[in-house]
Amino acid sequence: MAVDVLLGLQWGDEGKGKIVDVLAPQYDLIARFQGGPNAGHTLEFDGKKFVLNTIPSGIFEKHTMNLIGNGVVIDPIILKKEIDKLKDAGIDLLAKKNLMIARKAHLILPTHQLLDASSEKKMGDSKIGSTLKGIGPTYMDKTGRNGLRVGDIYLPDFKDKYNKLVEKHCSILANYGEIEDFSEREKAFFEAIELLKQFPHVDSEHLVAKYLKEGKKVLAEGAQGTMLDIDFGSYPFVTSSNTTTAGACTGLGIAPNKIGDVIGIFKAYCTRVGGGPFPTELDNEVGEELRKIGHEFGATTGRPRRCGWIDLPALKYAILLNGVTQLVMTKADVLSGFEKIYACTHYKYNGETIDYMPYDISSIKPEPLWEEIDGWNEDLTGIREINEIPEKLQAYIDYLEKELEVPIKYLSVGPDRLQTLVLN
Ligand code: 2SA
Ligand code: GDP
Ligand code: MG
Repeated sequence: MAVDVLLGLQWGDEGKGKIVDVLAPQYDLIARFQGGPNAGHTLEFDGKKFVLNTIPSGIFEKHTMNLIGNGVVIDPIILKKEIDKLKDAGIDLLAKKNLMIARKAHLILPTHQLLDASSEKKMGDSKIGSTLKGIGPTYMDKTGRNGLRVGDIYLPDFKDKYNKLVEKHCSILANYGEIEDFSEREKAFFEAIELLKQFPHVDSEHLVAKYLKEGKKVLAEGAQGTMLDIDFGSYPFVTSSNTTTAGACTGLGIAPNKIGDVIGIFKAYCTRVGGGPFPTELDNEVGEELRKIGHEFGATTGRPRRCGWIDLPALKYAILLNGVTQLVMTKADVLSGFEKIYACTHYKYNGETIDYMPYDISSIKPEPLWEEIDGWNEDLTGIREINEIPEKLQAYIDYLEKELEVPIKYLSVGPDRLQTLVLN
């Protein structure tokens, strides 16, 4: 047995939450491998809508176990809110016993959030556009070997370790200027730690290995998207973790030869939220139209997402980096009614025509070269069978499969679980 990986191929928000929920019945374990509560994974079914930040998107499937892996950074306060909200909706995770947490996952402290905010403030116009959840500073403490991990909450000197780290943060914050009072958040942090203690804490590497050994199926769930990867994304406008398949190996403790299918998700167009380069961005009425029809607003922060046409050089790069074996195209329904749609096939860059992602797209902007494609007028949201797919949409699918050289296995035509078609 091998672990399948599901991840975003663009700048995030491709619909990962929805597709994990759709695929969850086929898996015994769904494991988040990176990121933290910066993520917003939306699921819709039976007229209900849920947004998950830290909890894996398999949580609604009856027989599936869920794991928050060691590569994730956890804000206990936000996790408690997620758990409480689900309980209010009738889903009691403690009673269902379907959530486990890696003891090697790092903790986001209230002061990590303050550091995030101060750093962004200091950067002014060149800020990253962080979700301000403390992600960057927490991963900095992890790689700086100062971090606190879930397993540490049982140590007799946990509070001392916490105080020591907070002291370090406060000295940095003092350099930035005034330190905001965080006593309330600190109180909430320690209350939430008590709830955290009630969930099973495991070593992801051993748990995943056990599942595989028993012939069970495991799906690793990514957050954000490939173009936000700390190593390969549009640096420095990225998040602070590896969002690519390699991140699933380190974020769960899986050997590379134990990776099975890599399911790459992309939107029929493209969005980005936060700062940084976005070659195919439409900073005009067409972009606004996409935002309006696609309800393109941050699932965590509510920020308007920037919208543009599909970017094939970026997608090809993402497929290469991740070893994608199956594609999922979402939000095709949003393009219904556009008479013509466009795909960026190449960039004009530094006087040359190229079809790959160059090193620096921040200071030298690639100019997209477009392929014009006929749109389809039909509403797709009621389609449930592949023979109902409009001819022109089928031509778009065929075109993309030829360009990307990977089959599109699933087509999503709406936010609901049922609005999903299996193509191949
Ligand atoms: P951070 O918070 O420090 O990791 O931000 C760094 C960059 O990564 C981007 N980022 C995201 N991009 C898309 N979706 C994300 N999740 C939310 C959503 C975002 C929201 O589902 O809509 O609600 O605004 C996400 N998380 C981080 C971020 O915008 C920065 O560009
Ligand atoms: P994720 O972070 O990749 O899980 O994606 P988000 O939940 O942040 O954003 C995707 C948004 O698109 C959510 O509001 C989903 O409910 C919605 N969505 C997912 N698939 C489709 C689709 O095929 N069509 C439409 N119209 N909406 C979709
Ligand atoms: Mg999202």
